[in-house]
Amino acid sequence: MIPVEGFEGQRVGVLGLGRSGLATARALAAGGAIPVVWDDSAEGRAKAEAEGFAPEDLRRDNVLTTLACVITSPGIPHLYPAPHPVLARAMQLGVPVDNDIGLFFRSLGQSSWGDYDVAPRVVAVTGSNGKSTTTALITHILQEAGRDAVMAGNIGRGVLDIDPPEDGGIVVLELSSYQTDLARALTPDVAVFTNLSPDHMDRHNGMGGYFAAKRRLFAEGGPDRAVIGVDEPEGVYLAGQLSHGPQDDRVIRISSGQKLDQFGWSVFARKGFLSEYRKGRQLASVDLRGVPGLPGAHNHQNAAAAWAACRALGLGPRDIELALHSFAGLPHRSQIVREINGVRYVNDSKATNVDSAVQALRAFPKIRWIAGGLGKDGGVQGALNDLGNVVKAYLIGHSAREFALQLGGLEQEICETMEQAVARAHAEAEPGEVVLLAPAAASFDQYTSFEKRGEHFTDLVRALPEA
Ligand code: UMA
Repeated sequence: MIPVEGFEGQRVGVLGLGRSGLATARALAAGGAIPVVWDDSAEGRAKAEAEGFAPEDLRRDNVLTTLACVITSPGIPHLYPAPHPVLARAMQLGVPVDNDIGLFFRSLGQSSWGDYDVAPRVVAVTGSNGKSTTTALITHILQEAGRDAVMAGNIGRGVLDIDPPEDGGIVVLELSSYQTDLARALTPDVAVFTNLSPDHMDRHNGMGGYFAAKRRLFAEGGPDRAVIGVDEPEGVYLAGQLSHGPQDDRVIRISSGQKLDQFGWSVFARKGFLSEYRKGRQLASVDLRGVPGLPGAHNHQNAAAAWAACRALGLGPRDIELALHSFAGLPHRSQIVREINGVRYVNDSKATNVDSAVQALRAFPKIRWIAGGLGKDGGVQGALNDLGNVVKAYLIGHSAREFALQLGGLEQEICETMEQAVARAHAEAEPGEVVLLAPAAASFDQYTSFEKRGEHFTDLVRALPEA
């Protein structure tokens, strides 16, 4: 873990005791502070007690006023739709509110900076889609190139949970808008903005607040290099604001679909090829179409973002290209599970809404599509223009009948369960086809999470006979 510095002997509140909260409490204790922990759920408090932390009720003024600051968890609202009562009161009393990201940037290497020959560097990735894949891909490329790289943050591991980096080490952070909105220190060396589409509108009071939260990483962080997706107006604005002119190569513009050859530095993916341009010269052209772990235009954008970040860290094009080919992808996101007799089985259980399912439907030819679950508003209506690659749909779960009606003339079968759907698709699939789980629905009618649903699919596919 990274011991938190700067609070030796002081009481520091920790609100929320999930992954980020517990890691924070441990890191505060390791740095000599006194963590004062609280969680609204008895279960959360019990987990902390099991680790030897004694919860104190942070809702009480006589506790709050003893604190040097309150560290909150990303899932707890700090402003919209309404601040959590503990945070509202802390702010009224003038007690500073921060999060683990702020503590991380304040603590990383501060006291030991002089011991490093090459100081550690931090890459921070934010944006609406592709953050996790981009973060994992950057980490993979760095590791394949022999660098000491570790990833943390929104990807599932509290940032204070990782070990302090070695000499020349690189920390790759996935940061959500919840995290960038609040952190009191944000100083990455390289910052990445993948793209922007509406999400978490309640927590940011709309699109303006959402963009402002992400923009903080660049405006307040002042990274040496900024990798910016310019396929939305917000990205164009941000890239323009951060650079002195089109040739300023502190900003690397990236795109999925646009040719960007007029800037100081750019990386873009078009028609399956990734290109890098610097000062008008093309430095690299890579065929992404055969890269197994990165299928589809959305993954090609992730590849462009990761390429740009790794180039900014000094890696050569050959090393990056080699590593792209060995990237296995993340579980439940376009994850190729197995190939049997020329049929690929792909787990995209993370496609819990129709927009993400459509990305997967565009990424593969000849699809046997397993869909359904707990459908969202509109069902699969949003996919009706993207069914050209679908040979047949196998519908499961609560929404099976609703989806069947919406899909109309498309060849389809109501299977109810995953077992049935996998067995039927396996029996009918022909070489060259893809059996794709991309449910376009939440999992909660049959599973406790999209991960459990994806694991079930994966287990069933792994158990299929070879011939
Ligand atoms: N809690 C309260 N009071 C409340 C609400 C919650 O006490 O009013 C307590 C809960 O009882 C629970 C704890 O807070 O014990 C949970 O905190 P949390 O929701 O912040 O969850 P963590 O386990 O700490 O996980 C967080 C991130 N969660 C969220 O942002 C919702 C994880 O991102 C992240 O991986 C982890 O920190 C480590 O950094 C997950 C996520 O869903 C993957 N992120 C969102 C997304 O990707 O869309 C932003």
